[in-house]
Formats: sequence, C-alpha cells, structure tokens
Amino acid sequence: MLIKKSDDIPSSEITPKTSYMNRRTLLIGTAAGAIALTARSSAGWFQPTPVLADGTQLSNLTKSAYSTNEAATPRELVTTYNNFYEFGGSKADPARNAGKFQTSPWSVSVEGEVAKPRTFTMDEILKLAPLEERIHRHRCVEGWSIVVPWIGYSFNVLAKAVQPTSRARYVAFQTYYDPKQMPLARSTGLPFPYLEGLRLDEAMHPLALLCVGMYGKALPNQDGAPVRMVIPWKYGFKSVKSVVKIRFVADQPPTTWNAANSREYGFYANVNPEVDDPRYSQASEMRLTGSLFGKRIKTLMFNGYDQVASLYAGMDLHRYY
Ligand SMILES: Nc1nc2c(c(=O)[nH]1)N[C@H]1C(S)=C(S)[C@@H](COP(=O)(O)O)O[C@H]1N2
Ligand SMILES: [Mo]
Repeated sequence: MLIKKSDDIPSSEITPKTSYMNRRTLLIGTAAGAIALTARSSAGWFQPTPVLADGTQLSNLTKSAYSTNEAATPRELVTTYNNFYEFGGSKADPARNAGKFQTSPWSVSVEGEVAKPRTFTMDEILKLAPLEERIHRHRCVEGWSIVVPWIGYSFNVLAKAVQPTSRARYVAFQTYYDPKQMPLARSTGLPFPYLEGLRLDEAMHPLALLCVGMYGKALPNQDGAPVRMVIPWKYGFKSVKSVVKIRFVADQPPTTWNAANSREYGFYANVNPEVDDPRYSQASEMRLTGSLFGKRIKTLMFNGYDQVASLYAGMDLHRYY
C-alpha cells in the first residue's frame, strides 16, 4: 500500500480540480491507479456525467426547523461529485457506475440489543414517520462541503420502534455489498461492507437523519439509495449510504475508515476546525457552489450544529477526534 506524503498536495490548494485528486485514492490506490482515476475524474468535471433518471417524487414533505437557510448546492453537482467507494474511487465514478444498482426490493434488518428486532421493508421505512425536508451543510474530511436538501426523519423514530435495551450503548451500521454489482469496490483497497457506528445518544439526537431522498425526490443511487444516514455535525464518511443492517450493541463497533487509518479517521469524526488531520487542515473548507472554484469559508465547530455540543461535554475532543 502506497502512502503519499501530505506535501504532495498543499491544503491551501484545494480547488474543485485538486479536490478530484481524491486523497483516499492517493492513500489507498497504487500510484498508477491514482493517476488514472484523477485523469478520468477531472474530465468528468468539465463534462459532467448526465444526471441519472430522477427518483420518485416524494410528496407531502414538511419543512424542518433544523434547516439552514444557506443556498443549496446545485443538484447536478451533488449527484455527479460523490464518494461511494463501492462504485469506484473517483468522484465521478458513482454517477457513472451506480446506474444499474438494484435497490428494490430492499429491507433493513434492525437487531442486537433491542426488545423488538425487526426487518423493515423500504415501504415500511417510508411510512414510519412524516417525511421532512432538511437542508444541511455536508462536509467531507477532504476539505470540501456542499448544502443539500435531504429528505427523511430523525433516526430515533426507527430506534424507538425496536426498543433498545439498557445494554445498548452504540449503534453499528452496515451497508450493502455485492461484488457483482460493485466490481470496482476492490480496486479502492478498502474492505467492504462499509461499517460505521455512533454512540447511542448521538444516534438518538434528532439531528441524526434517516434519509430517503434529496431535492424533492427519492435518493439517486450514487447518493446512497434507497436509504442512508446523514449526520450533519460529523465528517461525511459517518453518513453511510445504502444501509442494510443496523445493530444496537454494548461496545464501540469497528468502523471502516478508522480501521484503515486510525490516525486520520477517528470514531467520533466531529467536524472540528481545531483538530487537523495529519494531511489536511480542517480550519477551512471549499464550499462547492457549482461554479468552478467555489468559495473558501471557515469551518465551524460541529459544522455549525451547536445543538450537539452537550453530547460531548467533558470530553477532550483532541483525543476523541
Ligand atoms: N456505503 C458508503 N457510504 C459512504 C461512503 C462510501 O464510500 N460508501 N463515503 C462517505 C463519504 S467519505 C462521504 S463524504 C459521503 C458522501 O455523500 P454524497 O456523495 O451523497 O455527498 O458519503 C459517505 N458514505
Ligand atoms: Mo468524505
């Protein structure tokens, strides 16, 4: 495994073009692979992959009080600039390669330390609570951010339906993996299925969103169809796509990026401008606006979601990054 040095890409130089030099590709791919992926993806920037067939229109959406009033990033960009390593390691890969991904029928198994374990069909998930539109900032640890009108409801609705026991202290998430449908996954060097986790109180916070759509419609495949998590105060890699299993557990579960590189990717991964990762400053971010260069803005603690600060009272967030 080749580890590139951070000085190859000064963090001050993050523009949409250098953002395409996906640090994970550099971290995990071979040098040749990284160059090939970079070349392909920069071409994608100037000639965006056409947006895939729109998802189902979702109706009766209620507006969420949690929404930011910042301008949403154009849908065209949000659906063509993705991290979804199951479909390849470059930003343009998911839109190109996820088109035929079979997301129906779909079900999510919810199990572990719960009184009422249950498998939810997608239809049951859609009907469990009124769907809200929540416009959130979404920041990747790579230094770019977007604003997305997500659709869903608080994850705690699903959690309450299965009644976590007193032994449940964490929630582990597992995403879909089928090497036949996701042949490029192996080329990223990352182990699949992708695993993530939250502490129970984080998962129960109303800001933790179980997400089924965006921009008024069902999620496109490249953004995690048919159901994903959105944890707006954490770096994007905590927001797992295409979830199939949710397990309430007593101990902190293993997570994919933390296992791959624990110095760079902590279990908590709260957006924190004070804790730089070894390669990139987290003090500012490039807000992708759809124009070529976007704009550089200061990164806010908890991505600006101060409501969650009390979850971490008394914790040293330099240690628990
Ligand atoms: N299953 C899965 N979920 C995933 C990822 C992934 O590679 N596989 N990438 C994560 C990362 S690093 C980010 S930044 C966000 C990107 O979400 P978006 O493409 O909808 O913006 O998805 C996260 N969820
Ligand atoms: Mo990310």
